[in-house]
Amino acid sequence: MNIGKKMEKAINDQIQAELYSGYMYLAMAAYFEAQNLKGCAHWMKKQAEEEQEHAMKFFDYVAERGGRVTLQAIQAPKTDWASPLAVFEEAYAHEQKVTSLIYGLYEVALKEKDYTSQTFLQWYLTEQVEEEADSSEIVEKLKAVQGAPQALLMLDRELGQRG
Ligand code: OFO
Repeated sequence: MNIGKKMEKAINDQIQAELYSGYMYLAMAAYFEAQNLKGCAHWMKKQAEEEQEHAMKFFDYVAERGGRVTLQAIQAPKTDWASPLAVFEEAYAHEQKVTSLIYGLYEVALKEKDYTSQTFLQWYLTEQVEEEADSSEIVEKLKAVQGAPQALLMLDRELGQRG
């Protein structure tokens, strides 16, 4: 069965949100490059790639269900932060917001009795648990290394290992 108009619109909005997430993480990567924290920059670039994948998974789903993908403008992300901690705090807050957007999509799927989309969205519900946990863990680690530049450099090296 083809995707309904309401579900199609909601997913198109989410494609925009995912692409914005990628753009935001890329801006965070640029900030870290400028701070010479290459490991943090690497982590952010990987995250930006993941967001692109999230967007493309929605993109392909709409197309497969006979819908029409309509791309929207992506707003410019912020370019500067007060500290590495402030960056990851914002990333964590952002992921919490994205989780609520996914809940919103699920609500639409429930209201529309779109069972296929409900199943499809399960993957994103699980993924958001990981997205929130990853950034929140780094927030905690950054809090622990505050005022200890050596420890920050070690954490930076650790984040540079992200595959
Ligand atoms: Fe797409 O999960 Fe982050 O934003």
